[in-house]
Amino acid sequence: MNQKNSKTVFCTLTGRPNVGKSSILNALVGEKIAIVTDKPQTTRTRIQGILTRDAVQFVFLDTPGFHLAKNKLSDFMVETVRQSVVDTDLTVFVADASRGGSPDAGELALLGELKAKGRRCILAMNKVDLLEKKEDLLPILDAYSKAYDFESIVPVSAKEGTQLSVLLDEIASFAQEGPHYFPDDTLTDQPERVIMGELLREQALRLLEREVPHGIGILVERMSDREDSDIVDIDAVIYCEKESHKGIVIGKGGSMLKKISSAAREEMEKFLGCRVNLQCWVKVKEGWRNRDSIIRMLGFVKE
Ligand SMILES: Nc1nc2c(ncn2[C@@H]2O[C@H](COP(=O)(O)OP(=O)(O)OP(=O)(O)O)[C@@H](O)[C@H]2O)c(=O)[nH]1
Ligand SMILES: [Mg+2]
Repeated sequence: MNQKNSKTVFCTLTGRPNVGKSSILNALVGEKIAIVTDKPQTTRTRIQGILTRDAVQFVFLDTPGFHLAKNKLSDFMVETVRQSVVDTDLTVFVADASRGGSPDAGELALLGELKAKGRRCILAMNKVDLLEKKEDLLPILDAYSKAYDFESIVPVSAKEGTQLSVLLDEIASFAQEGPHYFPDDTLTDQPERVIMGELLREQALRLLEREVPHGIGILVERMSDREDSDIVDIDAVIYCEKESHKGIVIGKGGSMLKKISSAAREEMEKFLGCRVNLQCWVKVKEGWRNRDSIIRMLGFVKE
């Protein structure tokens, strides 16, 4: 890469839970590096995704959905959002077009914070594939543009890939001249071990119901290549908050744990491109989402 022409842009993806921030990150980077579920508060930490397109390197920060903190883990998540928006050149504010209408109280609060910090924002109005008629989009975009002086507004669908190249071009216009921060083939800053834990949590979120999945934390205790074959051994502990939750995670005769771990193993094999031997244990840590030591042990460390 010619150092003279190279450019980099740091960009934070932010917005309410479940609007599709992680889906947009994965679609932009072209690999699944952040987990996605239909439950809010899927993302817990800031996840860096990197895309290098010709001279421009994009460094995206995916963040947890902005919400009212209810415990110490949520405090950490909300603080991560606040920190991430000041660390970058640009914010992409993601909203969900299918919710219809105007920004809700949480969105207005977040936009208020962005305004106070004088942040430059692009609005990515996601999930346009769910709208019945194209015309339905106009009043929505109008309502959002009254709430913030966006640099630009791009309706997108992460699911169908619609208009993502337009979004990328908009983001690229904020790139600053300078050397790339990462080797051009880098996709993420997350270690493989962390991604494996996230893939397991994704399946737990997907398969479990009600309050159980949100109280789950994963620790990958071991990840090692076998010398004699193309198999990776992964040992993981699924922490939950109550003895009763442990029973639900394990299920009748171990059926739920089997379901979760075999679905996770498939995702792990897809990511690593080799066979995986996954062993999962379930342990209880009462109220861990309010316990600093356990929050730290599970990798939620303030920067
Ligand atoms: N129809 C449709 N669904 C989408 C689109 N983008 C995301 N979704 C779905 O919306 C849900 C939430 O997606 P995520 O990417 O996990 O949302 P998020 O904003 O990262 O959520 P948190 O991490 O919980 O804040 C998932 O079920 C996605 O499949 C889209 O463009 N169209
Ligand atoms: Mg997410």
